[in-house]
Amino acid sequence: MPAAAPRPAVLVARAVFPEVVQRLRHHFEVEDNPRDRIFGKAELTTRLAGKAGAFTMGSERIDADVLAANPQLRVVANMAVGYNNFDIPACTARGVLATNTPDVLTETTADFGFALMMAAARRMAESEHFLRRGEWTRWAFDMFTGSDVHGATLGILGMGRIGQAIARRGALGFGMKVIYHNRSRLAPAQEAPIGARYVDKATLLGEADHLVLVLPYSAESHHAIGAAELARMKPTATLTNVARGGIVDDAALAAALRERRIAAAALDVFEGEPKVHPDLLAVPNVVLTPHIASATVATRRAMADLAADNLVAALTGGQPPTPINPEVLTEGRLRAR
Ligand code: 8YV
Repeated sequence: MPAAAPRPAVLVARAVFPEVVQRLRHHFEVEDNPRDRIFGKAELTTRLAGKAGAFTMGSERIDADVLAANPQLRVVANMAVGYNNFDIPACTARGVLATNTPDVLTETTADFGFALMMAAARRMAESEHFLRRGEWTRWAFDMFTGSDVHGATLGILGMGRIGQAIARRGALGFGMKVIYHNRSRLAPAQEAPIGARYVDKATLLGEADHLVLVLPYSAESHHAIGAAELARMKPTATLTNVARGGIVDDAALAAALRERRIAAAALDVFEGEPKVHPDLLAVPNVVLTPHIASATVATRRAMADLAADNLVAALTGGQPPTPINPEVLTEGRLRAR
């Protein structure tokens, strides 16, 4: 009897649900990382040696060097919708399929973005810290007065799936007027149900009472919100970022908050996270959370399952459900090896 073909080897680069790792073990030789050490570039490169696939999170940078050192690699499956940790042109040039986890986290992330925006508008974190410090000795009419969310103008920068889900919450649940700016305008059939109005970026900055950032990070969106943009916002406005660190110039934002040039901010993502700019830690009018917008048990499991679906399909001749660079599949390069 001919010997069975060796099973492909894959690296699960971060700790994830044991059931998902177990499922991958049915198909592959799996090297996992249950202690959840974060591999630097050199270690990631070495651990990928001999691997046909990688299950990654936002912490693993798959760039041209990592790919060049691992020509056997065929698929990188990110457990995230964002994929700025992947050099997609380099993946495509090498015939490496890259996949992400869209859709399954849309509503969960929108819930959290909306909650953060409300927390900033109604000064929830700031007032809670005040109470915990034991400073609440009497009630006063103007204690922690914020700004209304209902009926206010919601500005969305980046009107993709998550942006639209936040806009729906604002328009349908809170009677907000929705304005947005995006690389491309939505179809009228998408704008109409939420009364969304497409505006240029300057108008968005100037008119929004609550501005929410939901755009992907790239060289073009780096510091899309810096000192100049903050200066265009209303002094009563709030800014919420559930997209990526680096879209906001954190030092400029901290200065604007400190000088009350905008009222408040809410951030789930940071430049250089998990480090947080010390100036942000020092200002009271900002809500800070550790990149948890998609963190419900059900959604994280759905993300892990989808990343695993992609990995299994790509390496067993199936159709990966959510490819980022599907041209790799259609050009047959993935299959050819
Ligand atoms: C991920 C995220 O949990 O999906 C994204 O893009 O930012 C989060 O939902 C995080 O990136 C870990 O991969």
